[in-house]
Amino acid sequence: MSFDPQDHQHLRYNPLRDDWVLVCPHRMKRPWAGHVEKPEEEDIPRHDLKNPLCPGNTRPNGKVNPDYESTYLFTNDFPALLEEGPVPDESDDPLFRCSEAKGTCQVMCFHPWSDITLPRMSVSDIREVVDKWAEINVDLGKKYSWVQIFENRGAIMGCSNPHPHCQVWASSFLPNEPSVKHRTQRDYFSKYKSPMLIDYVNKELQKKERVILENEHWVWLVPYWAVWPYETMLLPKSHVLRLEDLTESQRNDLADIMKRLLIKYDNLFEVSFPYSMGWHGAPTGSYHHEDCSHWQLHAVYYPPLLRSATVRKFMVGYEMLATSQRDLTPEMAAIKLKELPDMHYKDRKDPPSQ
Ligand code: H2U
Repeated sequence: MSFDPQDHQHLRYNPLRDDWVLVCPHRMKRPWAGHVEKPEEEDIPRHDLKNPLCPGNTRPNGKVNPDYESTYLFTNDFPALLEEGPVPDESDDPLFRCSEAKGTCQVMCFHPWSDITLPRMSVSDIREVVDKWAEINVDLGKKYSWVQIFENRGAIMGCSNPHPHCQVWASSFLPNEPSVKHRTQRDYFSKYKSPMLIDYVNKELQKKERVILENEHWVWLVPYWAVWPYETMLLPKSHVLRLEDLTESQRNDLADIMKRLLIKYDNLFEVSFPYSMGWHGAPTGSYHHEDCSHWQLHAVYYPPLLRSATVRKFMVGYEMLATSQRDLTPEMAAIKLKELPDMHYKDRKDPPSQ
């Protein structure tokens, strides 16, 4: 019997994170007795006087939001990272290392309405979100080494408020994930004299097995090494270090592809698709003085859902103790996402299927 990656167990290497994922497609054939249900759609008011993210409302700490009409950025009232604070003592004990951590946290509302999500916003409204992200990366990147822009969508991902928003945590240090990506992309660049993710995108565009959507400047794909069932990456086709380096046409194309990809995500289980997403690009702060040409800007989407709007994948057991594992192959996930309609299920005339 010859090896078929769609049928037979194997390990795949993730060159960005320098780790492996176990792929077990033969398990897709096991009987599934769990029931598939669609939760009731939440009825979210467009403006709720009690919602601290709505325009014109007073937040619990007494601060008043302006009557914003587009995006709105404010410093998180409950920040995990503070700009100032006592600094821990240095220690040379290898078992009890400790280091200084400083930073700031912000909240960015995408739109004045609470009952809208990114996929249902207009491309020009999404473009404003893109511009704001770039602006934030410049502003906070002057002082901080890492500016993590991320969106938690859905209660299942710990999102505390239905109002469309993301968070920004900027830190004086390079956190674990970007730190590994910094090292792996630098090592690849010094070995192959080309940015890893540029080579990767070019090869994916040739292979076409995992590409879901593309436009002139962007590619949306399921990475070869994806861990979450419908994990994806969004990458520019040309070399871009940071969000602020995106040209006008790259920003327009980004807004266009984001809307299309998020519609597909929502259409997968006909639910507002939960995920954690975020941007990774070249580090900032003092890294502006270093050569970061090994970096390529990209967004990652990590959705937890596996089989339906309510059946999620848990990263427990073997994943926690040994190695991440998946049943559905990345190629199967890409085909599934690709085949989904381009029109949002809520905008379709026919009632959504049960
Ligand atoms: P999440 O929904 O992803 O948890 O983000 C909402 C953030 O908004 C959260 O970090 C902040 C919370 O601290 N927030 C405020 O800063 N002020 C408020 O009045 C409510 C929520």
